[in-house]
Amino acid sequence: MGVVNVTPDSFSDGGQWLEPEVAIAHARHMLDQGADILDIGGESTRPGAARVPEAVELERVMPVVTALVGDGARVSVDTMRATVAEQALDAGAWCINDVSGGLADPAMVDLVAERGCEYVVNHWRGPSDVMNEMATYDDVVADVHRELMERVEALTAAGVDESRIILDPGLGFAKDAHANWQLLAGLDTLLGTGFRVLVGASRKRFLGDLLARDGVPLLPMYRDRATAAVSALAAARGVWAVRVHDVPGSVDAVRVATAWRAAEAELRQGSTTIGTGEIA
Ligand code: PMM
Repeated sequence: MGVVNVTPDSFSDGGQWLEPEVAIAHARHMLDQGADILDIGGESTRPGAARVPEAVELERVMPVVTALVGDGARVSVDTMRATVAEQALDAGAWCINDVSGGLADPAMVDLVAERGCEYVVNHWRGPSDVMNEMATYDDVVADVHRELMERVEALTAAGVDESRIILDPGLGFAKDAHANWQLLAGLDTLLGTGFRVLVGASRKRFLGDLLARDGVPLLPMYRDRATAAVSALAAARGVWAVRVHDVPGSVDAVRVATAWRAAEAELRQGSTTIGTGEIA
């Protein structure tokens, strides 16, 4: 899943793709690079960010959604607003990626039920300007799992088909670096639910902290190799998708992980052919 942030202030690429024509060209380039899904967002969710008015979000997102749907691309829209989601679905969007998992806008759950679209339920505890104060957990893996399943219950009670739901541990959303690493190491808990799982580690602060020099976090633009490493490890565990800013590194990483998993499955079946004499 390639990220298209049509925002002036996203932490990793803010302002680069604010003009619709530039965002569209960037998204098309990501398709050429092997992205299967494009995730279009018009509101930054970086820590501390304030909400943007609905009209501004629509103005940013809709021209890009319309052009990419016209190309036949599989379009996801990163929004917490049911009104934006509705217009995007009317324009042919395939998925709504709601970082609040339906908590920010009570109308979202009914819309998703009514429209039967794919829906990403991201783990979220509160808006970006206050989320860092909400980063306390007893056991982050168990707590995130439980809170996500509460959202799943609310969605299915409203009539959302379980097969449409995608779970996301919400790395960086009310989570510090330690919590993010715990959630990655504990991905099997979410995978064990049987729902598809999406992971969004791309260029996030915890990778900058890991690769810091002299106490200075590595800048977001230099975090793509670490992102690709997370993509490989997450794909090897069996996640459904990774949400990334730099597509080629993660496409290759996912291919490696897929080949690795296929070989593992073959070994488990005991059907490997040994000694063909050829070095692949
Ligand atoms: N992270 C960001 C935005 N949207 N959506 C999902 N499902 N998961 C994420 O981890 C996620 C997201 C923040 O990153 P960005 O500002 O670079 O897009």
